[in-house]
Amino acid sequence: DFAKFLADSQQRVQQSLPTVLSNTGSEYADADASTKLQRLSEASIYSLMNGGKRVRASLVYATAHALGQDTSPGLDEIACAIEMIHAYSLVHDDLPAMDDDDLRRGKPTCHIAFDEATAILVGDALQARAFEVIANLPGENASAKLALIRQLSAAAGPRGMVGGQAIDLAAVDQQLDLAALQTMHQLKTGALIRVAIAMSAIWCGASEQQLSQLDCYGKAIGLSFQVQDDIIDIESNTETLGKTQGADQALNKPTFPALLGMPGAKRLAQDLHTEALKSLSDFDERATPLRDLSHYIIARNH
Ligand code: GRG
Repeated sequence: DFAKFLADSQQRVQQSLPTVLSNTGSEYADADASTKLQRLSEASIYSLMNGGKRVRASLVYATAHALGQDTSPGLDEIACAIEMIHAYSLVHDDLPAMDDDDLRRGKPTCHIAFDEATAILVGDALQARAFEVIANLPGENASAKLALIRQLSAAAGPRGMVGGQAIDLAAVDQQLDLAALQTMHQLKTGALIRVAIAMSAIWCGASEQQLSQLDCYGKAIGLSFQVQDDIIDIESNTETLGKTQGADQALNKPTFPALLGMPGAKRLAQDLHTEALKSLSDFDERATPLRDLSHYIIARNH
């Protein structure tokens, strides 16, 4: 059942993304401008449609399901906006000035397939467009839209993902202790995962108590995602490791297995999963996809 939920969620966001993106160009009636924008548009589609797991979009749908609101108008747009922010972060993270990666999801990264300037613009465009999509959500509920914009901007910006990336850059060649490592990842990776759940919950009219419980769940899986990512990096064949991991090892960047040992890192992932399930104890069986997603996150091998 979970495999079907995941496949359905992936298909749902996959179908919505081109529609949401294609609106971008529609206002350019001028054929010459359209031609000039084609490279940006192609590179954006290339970066957005190349086979991500769509975990964040699935969390949007699973949260709505837990609240009995699967078909709430606007959910697809919310899922798209979060995947657009995620894609932007990966495109910029892969740039030579950041991690300098040639491959992403097994394919040439955006700046390799296109060029560096285009990759910078793709990230900028996807980020701006994500906020436009949220501002244009259907309905007259302006305060909910404002709340979503507030949540997403905080999670993506210096108090969230970008802040985590800045801490990560500054931490090169430094030893981070466990608390500092957790803070960095809670911002860099956790914030966007957490906000996917919060935005869906706000949009679906969750109560204060439900919001708080779902946020505890989001905080736990946001961190377990990264703990598992570190475990996968270490366990995967060194031949398949990208430049980033090689660089991380050369720079002796801290990871959860490095600080806790592999058994300790696996225990932490399991403890976070237990915490995530505990946060959902007041929810009925409609929260099954959320529970299964938490398990999927710590059991995945890619
Ligand atoms: C450059 C502004 C800026 C931010 C970068 C999130 C981030 C901050 C960089 C990504 C670096 C990275 C590989 C982090 C590890 C965790 C992570 C976010 C992995 C990729 O997410 P998945 O596994 O990717 O959900 P897919 O490909 O499935 O979408």
